[in-house]
Amino acid sequence: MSSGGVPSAAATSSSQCCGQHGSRGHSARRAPPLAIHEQEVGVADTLQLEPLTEEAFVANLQQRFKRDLIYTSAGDVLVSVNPYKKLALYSLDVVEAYRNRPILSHLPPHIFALADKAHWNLRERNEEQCVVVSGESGSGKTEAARIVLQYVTVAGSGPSGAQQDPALAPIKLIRDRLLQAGPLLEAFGNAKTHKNDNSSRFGKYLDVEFDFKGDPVGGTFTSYLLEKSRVTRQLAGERNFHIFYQLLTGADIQLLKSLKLHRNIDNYAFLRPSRPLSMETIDDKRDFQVTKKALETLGFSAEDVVQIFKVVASVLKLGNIGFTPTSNIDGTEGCTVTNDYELFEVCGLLGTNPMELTSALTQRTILAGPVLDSPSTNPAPPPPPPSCGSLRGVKSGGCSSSAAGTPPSFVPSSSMSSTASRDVYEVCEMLQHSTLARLTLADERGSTSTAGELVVADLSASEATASRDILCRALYSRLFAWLVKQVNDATRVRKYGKRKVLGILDIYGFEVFEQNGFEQFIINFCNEKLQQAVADCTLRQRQEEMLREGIEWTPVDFFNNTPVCELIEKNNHGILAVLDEESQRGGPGGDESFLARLCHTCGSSAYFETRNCAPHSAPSDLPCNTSVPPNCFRLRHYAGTVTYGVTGFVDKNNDTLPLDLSLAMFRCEHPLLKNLFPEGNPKRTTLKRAASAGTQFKISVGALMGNLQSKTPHFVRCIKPNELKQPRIFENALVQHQVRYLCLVQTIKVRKSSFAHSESYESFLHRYKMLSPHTWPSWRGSAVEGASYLLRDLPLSSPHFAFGRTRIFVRGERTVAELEEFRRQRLEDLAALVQKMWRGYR
Ligand code: AOV
Ligand code: MG
Repeated sequence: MSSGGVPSAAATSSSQCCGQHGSRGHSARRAPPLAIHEQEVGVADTLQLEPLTEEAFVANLQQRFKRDLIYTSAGDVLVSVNPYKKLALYSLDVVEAYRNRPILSHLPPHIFALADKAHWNLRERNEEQCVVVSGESGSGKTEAARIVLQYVTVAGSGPSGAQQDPALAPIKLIRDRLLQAGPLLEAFGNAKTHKNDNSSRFGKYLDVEFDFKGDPVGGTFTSYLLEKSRVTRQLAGERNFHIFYQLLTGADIQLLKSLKLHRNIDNYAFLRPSRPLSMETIDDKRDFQVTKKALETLGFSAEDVVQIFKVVASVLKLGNIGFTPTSNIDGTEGCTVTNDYELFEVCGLLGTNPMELTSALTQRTILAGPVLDSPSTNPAPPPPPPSCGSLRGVKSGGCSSSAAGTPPSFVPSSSMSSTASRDVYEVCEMLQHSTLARLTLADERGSTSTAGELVVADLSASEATASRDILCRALYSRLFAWLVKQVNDATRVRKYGKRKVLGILDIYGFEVFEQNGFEQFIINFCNEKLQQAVADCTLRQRQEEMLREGIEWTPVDFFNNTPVCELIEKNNHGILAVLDEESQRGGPGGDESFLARLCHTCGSSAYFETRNCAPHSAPSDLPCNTSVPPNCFRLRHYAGTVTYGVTGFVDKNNDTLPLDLSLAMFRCEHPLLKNLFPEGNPKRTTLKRAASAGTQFKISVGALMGNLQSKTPHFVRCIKPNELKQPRIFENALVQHQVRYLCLVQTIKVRKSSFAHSESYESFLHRYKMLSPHTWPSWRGSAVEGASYLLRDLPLSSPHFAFGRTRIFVRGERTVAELEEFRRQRLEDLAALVQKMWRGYR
């Protein structure tokens, strides 16, 4: 969101980007604007840095940073140091200066140059591209991704092509929608953390689709696991998601009234931890207008917008609902809602009745006995009930938990009292037979089982509070997922024809807080995978290719984080697999048992530590490793060591929503809720357990990495210059740490002793054959011979090339650019010749 300390640099240039006319092609280019003229400060392309040491590299970054030169080349990678202030680097003039000059320009390193190269490759080489932005939390990834998107959406027809030409209006619409999706998703998915005032709390990958001219025709966003726990709990000094504050401060009084909200943030329990925050870096009131504008641009109707805000308001108000403990006749604990009026208002917003919502919040219905599944699928284990409340009537009558190893379904004993039967009846009445419908359906299908019985558990006040929080997190995260879906509908490609894709990845950055939980574990795992992919591409694959092709080569060592990735994701033995096992087992003490299992399974890894951990030994035999706190495990990630508290891991991984809550939400009159809670539909017969949150994440990150590997990548490595989020401060040690773990010096070393470009002989010949009379118009010999004839006929010296077994290697970017320039000139000459002949013929 443009709510960071410095108004979004890219956002401020966006209006300019769309507002002026730009010309295309080499002849019409203007001189680069003064703002991007490189002063002689440090070394812009660190391939030239001598000596190439970590210290020299950091000193060079610092020297440039002091003069606001935040971009530096490190081989194929662009390094970007967060300036924490607005710089005049993204104006239309600068766009024009970089546009369509892929390689031969003498312009200084810039994110536009990287974006232009990706866009040029897409158009000219017809290859799918991706821009991968990485770096730790607050290093500038989201800004960088936004700048790339702004650039590539105007790189085709030019910044204002669509405004001038009515035929290009659809492109303008798509461009606006793609650009507006960012602020919208950030309003709902970003929050202030200790690391960043606009921290992305979800991962985002956007595939932008282009037509043959290089204009955008649509795009698809994929979001990765929103940190939904933030809805109900934040660390002191952090905030909830921006939209809550935006709505309270930015909505007009009518809207607030219709949403039953008050402006005062103190009125809302879910926002109170953030109360003492200074608001100087965030302008919620202004940002609310930006969010509303984004909703409008993306085609949300006024009615949709109201419904969205009703869900947001309901979450806030639900957070205020308290529960008072009560005693049941049988001595067990129940509870009642403390503040009926708040509940009443929530019901008004969601379109339900207070009795129904109260029951859903304060009771838990458990289907006892065999599980019903859709007839075509195999029976699956029932979802384990979240911490089960006291089973009214059953507790006294007795209930037994199912066998160890399966989720506990509480089976009423034969002595179940008539109270329980009455409860079953009451619940079915209350749920308007929705559950009975399921039972009846099963009977009609000739199920051999009696399909169990319904048992109702009263929840204690603290259990009801937990249940309320589960509901709030579900409401919010499902609303977010729905918004992403709507955005994708609005940006879907409607034009047929050949299309090419350029992906832009902006995930949550690596983060370490004083206390780290499941969320940090997931975020850091994602970063670990991304680091693996980047190292694979810039370090490992390159070196392996040289060896394979028989090119002379001095190997460069680098930290390979594959063992850490495997420690987390390995099937059956990785941390996520152990967590899944524990999540399926259910029952009390899950987190502690998870830790004990981890100790047993992962204890031998050099990257893993717990208080009592060593491989294959009983914890009691071991000396206590007091550096790790109890109930924690520690991982040595590529970017630093992180200690994770296990509390909440199992519940968060299970991520189950009690049936009562989904049924109640599905039955609300609010038009979005049927979409958000489809499993609450009584006609759905499956209770099949969804994959755990961890496993789903692992699968989606795996797919993402596969997707990135199928494209030509361009890497932006973002660096955070200080922890204070302040301009002009460059903390040497902090930067050096990042330079080290991002393997930047190794990347340059590999690049220095290797080649800028390699290509199969066939494709090389195909692209450049018009440059030699030996190979043009056709060549009948082998591709490698053709390539060597071709090079002999070009004014390029041979040390710039190397011949591998199957591929040709080109030493520097400059040589690649020169080849391209020769090709362009030759094509122009050929076109002129054809024209001349055509005129002569007529
Ligand atoms: P992040 O995406 O890497 O963190 P952001 O892109 O949100 O970091 O950047 C943090 C803040 O730094 C922004 O809100 C801006 O104030 C400032 N900033 C970053 N890049 C620039 C730039 N090029 N010009 C001016 N200011 C900039 V996280 O999402 O926390 O991993 O999960
Ligand atoms: Mg971000």
